[in-house]
Amino acid sequence: MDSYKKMNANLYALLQSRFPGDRSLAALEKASGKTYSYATLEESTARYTGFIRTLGVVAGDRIAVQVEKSPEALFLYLACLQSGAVYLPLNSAYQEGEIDYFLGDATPKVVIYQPKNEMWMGTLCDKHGIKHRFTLAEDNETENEAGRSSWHENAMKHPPMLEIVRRGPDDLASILYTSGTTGRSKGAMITHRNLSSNALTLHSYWGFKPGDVLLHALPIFHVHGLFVACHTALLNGSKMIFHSKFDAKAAIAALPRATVFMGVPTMYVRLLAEPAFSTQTCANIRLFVSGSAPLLAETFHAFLACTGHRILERYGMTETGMITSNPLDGERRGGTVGLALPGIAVRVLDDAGKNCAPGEIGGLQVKGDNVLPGYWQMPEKNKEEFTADGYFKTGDVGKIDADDYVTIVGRSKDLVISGGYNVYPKEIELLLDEIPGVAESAVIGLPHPDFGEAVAAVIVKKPSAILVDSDVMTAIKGKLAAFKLPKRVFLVEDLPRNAMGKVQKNELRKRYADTFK
Ligand code: MCA
Ligand code: AMP
Repeated sequence: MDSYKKMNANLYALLQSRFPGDRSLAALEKASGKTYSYATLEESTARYTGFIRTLGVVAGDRIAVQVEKSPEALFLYLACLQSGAVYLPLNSAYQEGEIDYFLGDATPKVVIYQPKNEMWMGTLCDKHGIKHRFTLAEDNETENEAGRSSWHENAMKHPPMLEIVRRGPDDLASILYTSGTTGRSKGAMITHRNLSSNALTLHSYWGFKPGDVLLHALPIFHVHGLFVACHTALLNGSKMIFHSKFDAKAAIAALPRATVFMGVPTMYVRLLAEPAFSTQTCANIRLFVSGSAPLLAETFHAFLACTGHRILERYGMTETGMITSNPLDGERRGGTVGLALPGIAVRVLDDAGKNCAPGEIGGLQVKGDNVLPGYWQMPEKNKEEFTADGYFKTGDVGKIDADDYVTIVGRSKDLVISGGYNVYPKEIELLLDEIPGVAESAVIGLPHPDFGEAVAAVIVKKPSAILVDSDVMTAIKGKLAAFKLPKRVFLVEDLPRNAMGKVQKNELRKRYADTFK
């Protein structure tokens, strides 16, 4: 057998090979000050892995996880990797209807959920025939409301499993659901190769070095917090100061002990709004990274003026991991997303499918080891989203300048990004249109000083209907994650349409542009 065949491509094998030799060093530190060493992280992961195996989970089986952020949630992710299971993280804000779809589509063998969702999660697990269901148990919680013992309590009784289940580079490590323009979510299949290649590239491109400490205040159910942030820190054997959610004051208190921070633009806006935030706060930091949504040039410059730091903006997608990044040492150009990362090809094509000249605007496409092999059980989507020569169509519109800097200027997909979370208008429009009295609706994103964009709904009511905006909100509350709910509802006589009858959302965005200013 040649050496390639002998290699285990499981991402956990790579991460573990980079843990510090001295396992007593801290891997995680909670906001409370409680720390978890690399020995604890490794042992808990190994015990969780042992427990996963006793449940009869075999490589390729899905494990769905909807929990709040905690060290145990990270151990669970790592155990899924180690055991060869496919990790299916779900935003903790998702509601019953949203989760119902994911469980039905991904057919996980195990579900781990939040105690507050006990009632409906039980019903959904019954509906989808999922036998193994647990709450995770963070810190003091050992039992869920029904009196069953928690995942953590059960798993920690198991002897640690040392074996890392053998996985090939193209085997699945994770499925991440991203909504689609039709309103139906698609499961992006992410392989061990996708994750390993991107993690190694970012670790080196962003110059991680001994002694780095990451302030981690992002959620860990999406690419940014889970893959980009955790993988780079773990590959470096670094400590993560692990805040369960972003709080500007808590971040300011922790920043002096960190060297790297990663955030969405809203977090930078909120830091700048704090009077206590200053050059002093950032004296120990060597790198601020921003992504998931456009960083306004004004935020970039205000941050530079306040702290002397040029935020490094990078660009990526769930389907591709990170695609471009401003350089660590070269010019970090505000308003751009930097250069294609090493080993990743990025191109811009016009509507006719021809390569654009430098500076010309078109559709961005990407190819490389970072790009997903396709969507879970949606072969037709794979055909639509990839070109014949293997490039993935991002749905982002941009340009590449003569010196290779990439700028995103818009999106061809109908998508709102609010505080770094994606909201697909179609998903909300479908629910709005079901409300009695609603004739039709259009959901748009409007400029918002805190969230970058905020969701708004424009609604045409049926001629005789009596409807006020609070009726609309009441009708959809609880059916969608709260961050997707419109922050404003406009009731109108009709929607602007073009000659083809298509709703002109641009017109609506212009009309209501000042709503949140
Ligand atoms: C919370 N709320 C929001 C948002 N977050 N509304 C709109 N947009 C949001 N992003 C609402 C809640 O539903 C709630 O509403 C109220 O605000 C307060 O909730 P809370 O949890 O206290 O919110 P927060 O602490 O203010 O959260 C803001 C946040 C958070 C810290 C910016 O949204 C966040 O962590 N965003 C990061 C998202 C992220 O990690 N994206 C990466 C995706 P109510 O009061 O009505 O209940 S990965 C990705 O995009 C790609 C791959 C990439 O390039 O990284
Ligand atoms: P998601 O589906 O959550 O992975 O979101 C991916 C989308 O976020 C991309 O297709 C872009 O539209 C957007 N995005 C991520 N990073 C940036 C950035 N730095 N600037 C502009 N848009 C970004």
